[in-house]
Amino acid sequence: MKKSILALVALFMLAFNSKAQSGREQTSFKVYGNCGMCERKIEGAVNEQQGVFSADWNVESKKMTIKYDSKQITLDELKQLIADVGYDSDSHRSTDKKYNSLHGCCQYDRPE
Ligand SMILES: [Cu+2]
Repeated sequence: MKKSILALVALFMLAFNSKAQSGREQTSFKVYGNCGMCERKIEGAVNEQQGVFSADWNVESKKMTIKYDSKQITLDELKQLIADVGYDSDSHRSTDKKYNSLHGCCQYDRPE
């Protein structure tokens, strides 16, 4: 009897543990941009999304850091959302149309 209770407790702990190790991840990648207006657009593109805990883009280093739940949103989707508002990243390119509609001061030098 005592043994089965112990087994039950172990099972519960295992369940809790797997819940704690959900899809919570942190990623960093380069996003091209120029200024504070870019920062608001880049961060705003992902900030309100389901599964995103925080997003921070650094205007100096052009580095985007996102804390997110990979079970709710993928890295590919995050980069695509940023491209959709006009910003190229290290792997996802925005459309010329989106880029051209950015404010003049925000038209960063595009990567090759
Ligand atoms: Cu800008």
